[in-house]
Amino acid sequence: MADNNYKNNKPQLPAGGPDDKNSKFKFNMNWMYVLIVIMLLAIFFTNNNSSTSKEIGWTEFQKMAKDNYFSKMTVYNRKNIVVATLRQEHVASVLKEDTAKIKNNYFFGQKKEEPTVTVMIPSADKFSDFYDKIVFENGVNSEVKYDEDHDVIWGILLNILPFVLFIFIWIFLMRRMSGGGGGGIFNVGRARAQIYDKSTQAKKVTFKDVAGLSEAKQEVEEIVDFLKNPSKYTDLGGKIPKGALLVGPPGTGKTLLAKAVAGEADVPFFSLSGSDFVEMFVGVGASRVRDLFRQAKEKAPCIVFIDEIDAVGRARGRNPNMGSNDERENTLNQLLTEMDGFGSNSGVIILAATNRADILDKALLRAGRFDRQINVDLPELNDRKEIFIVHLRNIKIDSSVDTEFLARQTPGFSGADIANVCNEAALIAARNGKEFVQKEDFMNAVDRIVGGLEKKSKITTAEERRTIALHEAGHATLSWLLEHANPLVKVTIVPRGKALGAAWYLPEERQITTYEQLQDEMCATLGGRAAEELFMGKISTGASNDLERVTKQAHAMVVYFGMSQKLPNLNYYDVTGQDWGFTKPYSDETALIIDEEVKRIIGEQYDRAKQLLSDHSGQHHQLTSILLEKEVIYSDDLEKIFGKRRWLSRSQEILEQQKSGNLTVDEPKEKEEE
Ligand code: NHX
Ligand code: ZN
Repeated sequence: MADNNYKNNKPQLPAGGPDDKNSKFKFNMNWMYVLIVIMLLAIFFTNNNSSTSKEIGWTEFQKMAKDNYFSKMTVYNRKNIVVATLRQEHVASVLKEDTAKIKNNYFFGQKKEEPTVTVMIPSADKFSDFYDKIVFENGVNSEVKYDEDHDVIWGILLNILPFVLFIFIWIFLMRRMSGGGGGGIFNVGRARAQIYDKSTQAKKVTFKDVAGLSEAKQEVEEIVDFLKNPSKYTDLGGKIPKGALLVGPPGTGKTLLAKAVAGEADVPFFSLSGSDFVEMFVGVGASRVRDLFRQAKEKAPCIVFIDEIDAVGRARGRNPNMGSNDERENTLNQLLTEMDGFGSNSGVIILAATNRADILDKALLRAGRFDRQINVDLPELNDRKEIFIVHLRNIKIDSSVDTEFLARQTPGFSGADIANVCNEAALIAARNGKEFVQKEDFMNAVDRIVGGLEKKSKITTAEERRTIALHEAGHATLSWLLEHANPLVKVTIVPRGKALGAAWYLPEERQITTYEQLQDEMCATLGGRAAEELFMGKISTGASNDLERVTKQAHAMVVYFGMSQKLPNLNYYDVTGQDWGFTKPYSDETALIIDEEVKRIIGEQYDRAKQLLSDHSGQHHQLTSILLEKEVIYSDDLEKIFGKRRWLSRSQEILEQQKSGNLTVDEPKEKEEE
């Protein structure tokens, strides 16, 4: 990712900052206190009307003690009482209860309470005199213990200990359940935004760190100005916009751009993803939205960045009782309300990122909410060059590396892809024990990222290798012969990733594509299968990927581009087609025609491919044998077989234009001179 460097090395605070921790704690503890008090009361009441103890008088006690009724006597000095434990054989007669009940008086196998009698004694001295006397006269052998009163408290403690333990385990489990940083199940409604501000931001991201994206940067600079000096705008009666939507494909640096806005404006930056609002509990999403805006208003002026807003912002279903997602819609409604709710000058600006603006709910996009849409496109040639320069700052390269060349070799790459190429090139160079990263390492890195890992160890028979070579030579021949096909870079029969062989092109970065260009591309893609059929006499499953691409392309031509003869100028694009395809914006009859037209377009191109190949079969065979021998061939080898290609590729054309300083587009000229 283009913003890789800025993601990792940052300390992360849980939502709300350190001062919020106390309130969270209290909330938890209040419940705890209530629980503990209830339990203590319960224990108190159950313990006191226990029936295995009885109070008796001093005289009666003396009588029993003399007859050696007691196994144990505990003297409580302060209260002047003695608790005496009855011997088993006397329990029934003294306590006058059925023995069954006494026998049941066990708690988890441990005796909860012994059958005792309690007696008020005149004084501890009197008792000990009496005891000495009966030991001497009657041979009593009770065990006597002198004890302080905390015995009772200890008993209660022992009783509640299991409960306390249980409660603590329960709390522990609850904490664990709600997952690490989140804290307590009671905090489920809190927004889990990461906040970057002066204290947490180790390295501030500024516009200097954002390469390319010049138009987007310009628009976003205005937002920085709103945050820096809002009065300039409000004094004239203007309203500060509430939000901006960053729209663009993945990896183009939307997050980075948002961070740069925060860095430039020097304000706190809340970052969260649209999916952070979604939880399995109902109502949580809405409450998180509320919490997010509360936190943001406390820190205003600040920026809130919601990544992947389509997770909540998808258009609400039209049919309320079918396929609608109530929880998500509630969250979205809350978001809409909050964006309306805060005054425009409260200093909170919402930035949201998505890669599809068209599926968002229209209510999100109306004025007063996400007022502006900022397009963050894939980088073009010059942007890619800038991005390469940024990422090559930390990489040791030698003079063979030319950023201009690298930029030209990576059409369609996003900023994130380019970062990946640079990293991969460094790794490849290191693996080969080089001191500097060289051009070829970058080329290998590009191949690796586009095509996957090279698999030299794959075992193939001679027959299979011939099929592969024929197939790839078919692609190569056609793309050389067809004017509008993508320019070929190399052809290989070395397996890589999922593919057994490949023809590598440099895709043209066209702004618009004509019907002829689409036809030529499809014809070249079908060249593999056509060559198999023509020269092997049998076809293979290997072309599946080619066929998939061609079929998608033909379908798009019919359904979206209005390019077919039977359904001209019609576009059946429908965002609601998202709803699992229950509704199609055309009739069943049209569906049949679409299928027919797709079939016809592909059939025509396949026949054209076969025709062209059989016209040039000599050259095709030549190419096949070179391919089988060398395994990889480059465009220069093709030039030797076919002669110079008669057409300039688009990128060559632009290059020539820039050289001559003439930027007007003219007819593609035939190249005759060197
Ligand atoms: C298989 N692979 O799956 C074997 C290993 C016809 C000489 N049994 O068209 O390699 O058959 O021009 C992305 C890229 C599937 C996704 C390539 C998914 C290839 C590739 C099937 C060459 N080159 N086919 C080609 C090929 C195959 C496949 C892919 C993909 C072959 C053909 C794969
Ligand atoms: Zn193919």
